[in-house]
Amino acid sequence: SEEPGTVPDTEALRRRAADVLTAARERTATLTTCVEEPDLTAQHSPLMSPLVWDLAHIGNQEEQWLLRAVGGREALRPDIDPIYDAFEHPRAERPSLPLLAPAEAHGYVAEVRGRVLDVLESARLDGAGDPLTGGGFAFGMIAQHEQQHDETMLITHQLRRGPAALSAPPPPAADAVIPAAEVLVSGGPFTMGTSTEPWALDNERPAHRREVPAFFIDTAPVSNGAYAHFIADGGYDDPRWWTADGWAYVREHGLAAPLFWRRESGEWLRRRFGVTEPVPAEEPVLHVSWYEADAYARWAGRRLPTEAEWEKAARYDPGTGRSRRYPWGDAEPSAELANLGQRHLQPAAVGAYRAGESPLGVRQLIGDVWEWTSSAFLPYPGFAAFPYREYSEVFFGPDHKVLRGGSFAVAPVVSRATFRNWDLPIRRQIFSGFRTARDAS
Ligand code: AVJ
Ligand code: FE
Repeated sequence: SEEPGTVPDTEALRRRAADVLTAARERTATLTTCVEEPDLTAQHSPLMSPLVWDLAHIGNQEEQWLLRAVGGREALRPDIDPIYDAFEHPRAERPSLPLLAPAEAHGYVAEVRGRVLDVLESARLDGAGDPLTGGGFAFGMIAQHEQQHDETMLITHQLRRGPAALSAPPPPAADAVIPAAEVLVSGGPFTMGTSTEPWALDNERPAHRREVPAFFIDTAPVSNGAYAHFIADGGYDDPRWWTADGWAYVREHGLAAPLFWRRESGEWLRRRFGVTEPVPAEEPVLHVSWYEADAYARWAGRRLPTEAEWEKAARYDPGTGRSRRYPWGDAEPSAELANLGQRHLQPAAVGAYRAGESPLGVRQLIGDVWEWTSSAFLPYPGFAAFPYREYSEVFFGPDHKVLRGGSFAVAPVVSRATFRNWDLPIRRQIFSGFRTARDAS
């Protein structure tokens, strides 16, 4: 087989489902209790929901999928479904909705969770039932949903003005052995996507063979120091580096540096979770739009990797011809392998996490920063929406660009080399960076 397979037993699955739900809830609790009530109900940016909306939305999705659909239980709060339907109300509108107050929202998510753990005790997870519960999928999906909103809430915390509410130890330093700047990935087919990863979401499926011509790819994400050279070289003032849309956007909005950067007395400073500090040159650049990533790459005489190139660099094992679950192999992420799970509140210096490198010697593919690719978000051949069209299908098309690999704010349960994220090319409040590539011919 071209892909790893796993057949865990039902009781182990039940424990794992409970564990990932609990881990998600601990993180949600941190993000929604570290500030006072006014900061939970305020809208800190028109791009984001009030934190208290995310909180009750997490509970409402869990109620709809695990309590009602999987458990067949009576609805707890069907009256609030429309308020927490992300498609009915764009983010900018959400503060004006009759939202549950913080105490009510906390009570609601706790009540849902209590009932869901009861459902989990007797749920059939052996796959003989339906595909929603087989392998514990629905429980994994909802844990991933909560963790994705936890990352969203962390973005809201980064946008919030005022003193720091969160803290974390610094990430590990770069390894003493720094790899070559780029590696050659030889041409040929590889297995992209997955048909065996039990909790993979619909857009990661199915596994399929993809032909990828030979290319070179950076062994690490582009650093702040490298990006500062682009700025100093007049990168933001030179239309040669930008797509027409990108150029129009940076001109109209007067962009001249990554979001949260500020120039003072000849030095770049940045605001990071309420603290202003010098921009560390060795850290991967963060909070850049696709337009900026694409322009930097052109300035550097390079280009962004395609999504297929990124995944081949991350998964392909030339020794066996197989695609791995992660760059380092099939084992779950650990603190030595990748910067994930909000364990640190920033990416690690480029060249860190040597233990997590791919067989081709590419580092920091998983964790640290989301990496923009040149590709639009499109379905794989044989795609089937599951379990709801609004997760992926309605976003397919040329408007959204794919991001890969996950940031320091991504939880392990949402992290794998097949995972696909997407956003508009103007977005940069997300924890986005990039690496570059070039043709080998
Ligand atoms: C996959 C991160 C783009 O946050 O909009 C959360 C994830 N989908 N609730 C998003 C998601 C439904 C989604 N992204
Ligand atoms: Fe959601």
